[in-house]
Amino acid sequence: MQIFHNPVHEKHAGRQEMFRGKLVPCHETPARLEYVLEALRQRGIGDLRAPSAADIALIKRVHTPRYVDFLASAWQEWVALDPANAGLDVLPSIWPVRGFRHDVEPTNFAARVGLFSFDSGCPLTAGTWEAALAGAACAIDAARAVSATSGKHAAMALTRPPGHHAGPDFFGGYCFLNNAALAAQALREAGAARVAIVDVDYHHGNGTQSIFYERADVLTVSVHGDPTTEYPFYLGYADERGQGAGADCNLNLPLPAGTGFADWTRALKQGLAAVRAFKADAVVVALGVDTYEGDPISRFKLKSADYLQVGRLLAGLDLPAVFTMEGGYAVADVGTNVANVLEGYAG
Ligand code: OKP
Ligand code: ZN
Repeated sequence: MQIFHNPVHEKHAGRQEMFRGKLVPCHETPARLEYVLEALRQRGIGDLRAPSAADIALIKRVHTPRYVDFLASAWQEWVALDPANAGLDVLPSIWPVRGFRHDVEPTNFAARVGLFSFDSGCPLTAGTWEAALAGAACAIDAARAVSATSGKHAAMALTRPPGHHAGPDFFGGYCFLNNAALAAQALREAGAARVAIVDVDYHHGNGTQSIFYERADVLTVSVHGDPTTEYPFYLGYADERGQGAGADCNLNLPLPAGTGFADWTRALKQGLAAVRAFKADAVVVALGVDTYEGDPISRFKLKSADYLQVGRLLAGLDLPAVFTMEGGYAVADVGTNVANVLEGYAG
């Protein structure tokens, strides 16, 4: 399996996120990816390669051009406000909720940050754009690596920051550019008529859902913690089925906090049945391993050995596949769990 790993991921290193009235250390750390690389090296899994230059035009067909331009210049604008800002991270502090206008773009920097974000747990740092852009390149390259194939053949975008919470024009949930959506778009443009995205991260892939909600060519499936109690709370319910041309092209499978592998597997199998019924030509797996029992911010109960079976179930689709790296915060176990998925997938 070709594994495109982000060689500059560590340039995105948020200091703190807002949690219950306090700034606390970020869960989404560079070490996460280093553990995965180490596990893959130790077990001899995958053929590691660096990505080529990112296709910005493709990125702007998934995200709005003005959002992409905002991300590219945000850090410079932040430091221009005050040179001392170079030692801090950008955190949003104001958002245009119901009743506010979304068709204006204030020149005030904080106002623009709020226009393009949805939570205060997602710091934008000096190297965020560089890291996110190289990650996007990994996703696009992985898609192009499998696009000329049929049947089981896979590539991975091994990157951070993750992507599945990033929407058409917003960041949040540690995500800036939606790598899974970019991989799906790249697969489409390389000739796959129908693409399915299967999101197995603990958290609902709200960004991915929103990007494709009115499209019939990309099926989005997400198995996740019930948003009644779990982040991102305001999306991810079972009655969200897609809209317009995209009607019935979105499937949410929320499960209660505390769910173990047996019930989780039943939901995944239901999601995979929908992918088969959709007659997808390729699949993107948004691979979060924060479903793990030891995850510090999530509440499913999967064990490390279960991830071998997750890989086997995904392989059963018998489709060209692109894996993107999403969540997983039990840092020391993330490598084992990701490697287990890939090993189970390879069979
Ligand atoms: C990103 B991904 C916990 C706050 C939760 C957001 C979680 C984002 C998860 N103290 N903040 O889906 O793994
Ligand atoms: Zn997650």
